[in-house]
Amino acid sequence: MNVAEAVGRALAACGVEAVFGVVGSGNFHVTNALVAAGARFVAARHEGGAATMADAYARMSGRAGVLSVHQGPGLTNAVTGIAEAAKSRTPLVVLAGEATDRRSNFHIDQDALVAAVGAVAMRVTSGEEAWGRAEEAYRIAVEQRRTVLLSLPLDVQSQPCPATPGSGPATPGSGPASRWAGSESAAGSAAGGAGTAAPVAAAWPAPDGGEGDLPLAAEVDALTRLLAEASRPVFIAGRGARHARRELEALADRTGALLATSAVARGLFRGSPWDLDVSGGFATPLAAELIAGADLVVGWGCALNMWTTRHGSLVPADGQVVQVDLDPAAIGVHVPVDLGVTGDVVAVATALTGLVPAAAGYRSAAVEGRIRAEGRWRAVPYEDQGDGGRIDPRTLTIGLDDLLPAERVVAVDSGNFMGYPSMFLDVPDENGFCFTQAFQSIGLGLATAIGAAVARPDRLPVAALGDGGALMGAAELETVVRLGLPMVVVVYDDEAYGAEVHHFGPHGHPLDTVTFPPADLAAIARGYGFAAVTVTREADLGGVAEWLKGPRDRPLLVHAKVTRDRGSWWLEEAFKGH
Ligand SMILES: Cc1ncc(C[n+]2csc(CCOP(=O)(O)OP(=O)(O)O)c2C)c(N)n1
Ligand SMILES: [Mg+2]
Repeated sequence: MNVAEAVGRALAACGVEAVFGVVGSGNFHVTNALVAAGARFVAARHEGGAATMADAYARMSGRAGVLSVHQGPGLTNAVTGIAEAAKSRTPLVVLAGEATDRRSNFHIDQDALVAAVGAVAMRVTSGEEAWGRAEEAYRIAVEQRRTVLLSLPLDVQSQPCPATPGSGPATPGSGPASRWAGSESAAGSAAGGAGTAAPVAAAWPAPDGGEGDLPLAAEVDALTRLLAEASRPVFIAGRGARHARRELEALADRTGALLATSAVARGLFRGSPWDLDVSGGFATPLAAELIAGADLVVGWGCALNMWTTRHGSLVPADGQVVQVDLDPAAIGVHVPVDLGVTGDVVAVATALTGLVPAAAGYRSAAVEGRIRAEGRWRAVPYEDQGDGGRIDPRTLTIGLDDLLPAERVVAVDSGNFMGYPSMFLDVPDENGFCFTQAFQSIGLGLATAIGAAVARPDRLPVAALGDGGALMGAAELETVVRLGLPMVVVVYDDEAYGAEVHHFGPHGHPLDTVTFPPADLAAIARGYGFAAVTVTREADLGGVAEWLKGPRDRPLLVHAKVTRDRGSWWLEEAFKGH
């Protein structure tokens, strides 16, 4: 057995079920070894797509993602997706060949490249350490929620190594956990954390919550007091709480808290009568009113960043703000907090439920009635801007929400359009919404939907893209067709980089660099093997209804020519962050 084969086998033995990538000579053998050991390989057409597919797969499946790329340009192509994953604390193992000979065209400093975007760099340097190093990379990814590059130098890959694990560096603990619970503490700590080949200590938290995840008694006492005193508590759950619906709902029921999420945890409380949906730029007017009116906001595994708090306007000015997070470095990074509690959300919420007195809190028949009547964007009146030649994106999205089955997984790209699907397309739960926006890159939306679709074959995947992001990621249209995914791709086409148009247009700047002639996106999609409909008015959605009737043997692209006179309201918020 050689090193490449051992690394593939070791990762498969860790529980890896799916690998995304683009195969070249430098990752051919390791990828085939994973496949031979039972993993599914999903070939992308561009490494940028592959990285985001692996990221989205990890987010929606709760399993570690694995990406396999060629040395040098295979890795540089993947860097945007790697940055998104690292900032999001997605457990992701990136396998890359490595040309260590400086005379090779493929040579670059791979460690420096990924360290610059917050990933951990490791490599296999001998046959003896192949098994252990692969398992170590997997462990760091899963247990520290990091994105890890495991470089496989070409000359090392072919070296012989033991046919079974057991030699080489010690592999602490029992077997690595195959599932993980994410945390949203990303941005700050990933940037400041170990960005280089950190030596692996045996001191990672136990997969099912070791002592390191338990909160301090004093912090729990302080939060117990704040909850007991609060009359209008609101919980905002983030990525680090996506595994904790039951415990958070139990505590909210006891304390009378209303429930909201950040965008990345959207859907977590679906079905609860106290669910306000997303807090922040995408919040309904009612949610914004109720959150701003809270006297206690508790962020659970939630960074409480400028998006989730609308630049701080949704945290109560004269109330209390608390943050509960696994990572003490994440507390207070974005907004000042009155109390930080370090610990796992499940552990903290469970401890508190046994301590706090029962109270009605923010919950009343009147509030419940208002949430029922006004709690969703589609209940908010608007004046339709459609003119027959272009459809109002709200009308488009509400129409799609009515047509598409409820069991769906929605992925959203970046741009002016992004709020429409994020606000008007309902999702069944937290695994029905995949939001790869920590790096705010355009062009990742389609690949996000593919990774989510692989993770959730039971759900209809929906990719919501702008025309700019759709064309940037278009190579993966072929992947959707080849994989036979029953996907609906919706393109909000304004023939422009609308975000830039609405940012700079009002100031009288020339816009030629950010506007484009019409492109027949439906024809482009058909060329890839999609079915396609062009939508300029509501009646055209009949084409979507027809496709939904079946047999759905090819994916559908909805080319929606959307009204474009105005920028969106959440975009105005976003520009405050530039
Ligand atoms: C990789 C990358 N390049 C450029 C940008 C800057 N940018 C942000 S939104 C946007 C326009 C996106 O256009 P489109 O996908 O059509 O969506 P729209 O804004 O028109 O709704 C651009 C270019 C970015 N965020 N990421
Ligand atoms: Mg556009």
